[in-house]
Amino acid sequence: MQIVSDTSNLSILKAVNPAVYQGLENTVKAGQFENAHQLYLQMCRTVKAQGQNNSVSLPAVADLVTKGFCRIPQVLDESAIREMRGLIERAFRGDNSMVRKLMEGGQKYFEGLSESEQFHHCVAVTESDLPLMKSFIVKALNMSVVSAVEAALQSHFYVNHFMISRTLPTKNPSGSFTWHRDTAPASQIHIMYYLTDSGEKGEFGSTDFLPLKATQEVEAKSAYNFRDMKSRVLDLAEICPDKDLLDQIERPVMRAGDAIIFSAPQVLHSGVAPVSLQRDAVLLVLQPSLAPWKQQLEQAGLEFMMSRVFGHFNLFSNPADP
Ligand SMILES: O=C(O)CCC(=O)C(=O)O
Ligand SMILES: [Fe+2]
Repeated sequence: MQIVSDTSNLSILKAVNPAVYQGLENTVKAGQFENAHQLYLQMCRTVKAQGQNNSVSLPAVADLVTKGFCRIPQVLDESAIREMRGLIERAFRGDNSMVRKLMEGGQKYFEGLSESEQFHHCVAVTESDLPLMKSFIVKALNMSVVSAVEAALQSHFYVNHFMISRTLPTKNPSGSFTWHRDTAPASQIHIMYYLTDSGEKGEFGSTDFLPLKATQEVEAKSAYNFRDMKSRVLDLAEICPDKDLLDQIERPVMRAGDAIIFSAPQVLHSGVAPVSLQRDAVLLVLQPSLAPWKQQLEQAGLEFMMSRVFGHFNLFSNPADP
């Protein structure tokens, strides 16, 4: 089957399967967004399965499926790293409005966070940065990354939004620097590109992960409520005494240019702020799509991502018309 050369998900859905389209519309109208996202993922899988099968079996792919995260080394070359770090440096040198705390998104899930927390900075991009971002995305989604994501989702995907950040040392980490799963549709995939080394022990900032199965066991034992920012913990031992489970926590050693792909809504994870220096990173947030990412990027551009840079609430969105 040919993918209709129109990136409007709605018209593709209508053309491919009017009945499923109607079902999706009904679930959205009824406010059953989780069902809508599930239905939509099924639809994307059907479209992908009908296309050519270009999945590659890399060890990383198996990790993403079974553990919920995988590291892909050396995705970005020196020049891509330099360009993105240049953008961050410019933002930090410029006036304050260019650098904003992630938590200033004004969303209710960020309520309760201390205003004095100034350690995690999200860089606001301007229209003039978009060509640079586009060329970054094209480099960042190399063949290894794309086949890992497509194999995990069994579907095409598109870049829903991105976040560029610099994290400084802090004694009081909060937000995504405490243990959580992201409050997002189950199919959402995050890719974090480190622009700085993490150090062998993560001393320059890193990310901790509890593999999928251990995540499920910890939550079954503790009923951990990571959605409430005030209840989030820095150390999982506070909510789970089972040492065998906690021994499974992994802190991937990241080199500048490496990517870590993870199922953010499914696997417990926590950013780890640097002890010294700083951590620079770019996050791409992906969602299933009926058309390949490149087609979406060429046809839809990046302008629509601008409004999402400080956190986009996909959980309450219509997946076919986000
Ligand atoms: O900053 C980090 O290392 C964690 C990021 C995170 O929580 C996410 O992307 O969902
Ligand atoms: Fe997260």
